[in-house]
Amino acid sequence: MKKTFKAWMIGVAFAAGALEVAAQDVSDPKMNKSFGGDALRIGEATYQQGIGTHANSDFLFFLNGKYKRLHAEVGVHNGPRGTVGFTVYADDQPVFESGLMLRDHAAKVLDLDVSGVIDLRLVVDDGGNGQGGDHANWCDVYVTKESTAK
Ligand SMILES: [Ca+2]
Repeated sequence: MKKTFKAWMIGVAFAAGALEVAAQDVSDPKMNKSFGGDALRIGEATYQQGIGTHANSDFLFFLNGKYKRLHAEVGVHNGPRGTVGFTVYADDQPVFESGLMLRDHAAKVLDLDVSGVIDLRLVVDDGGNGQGGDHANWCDVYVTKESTAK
């Protein structure tokens, strides 16, 4: 079952009986909007759900082993000329690394096995060239308790 980010965030934070922690260098993460407040866009695609963030950022979710799959579509917001990298850590092990992404890149799709994972971190770095214009989107991001994300 697909969950909205809000349901996902609340579900993770409360069903797991744990906190969700977000750190971001510039301002605050935006829910279902880009960092700049417009619709989430990656390449030519527009998304209703997701997190609009700005490098560098680090979101920690306590899954406590209760979820099986993580789905997300990631990329630079189609707006400012950002250059970022996305990394997913499962219990401090990197399980997804996007490599350097630019504004005109299509989204990269994650569909990861997070069975047994306690701590899930969604990290955006500045691509090694500073954080100017680094608006980054985690779109259609959710976890499920089913073994397939779709
Ligand atoms: Ca950058």
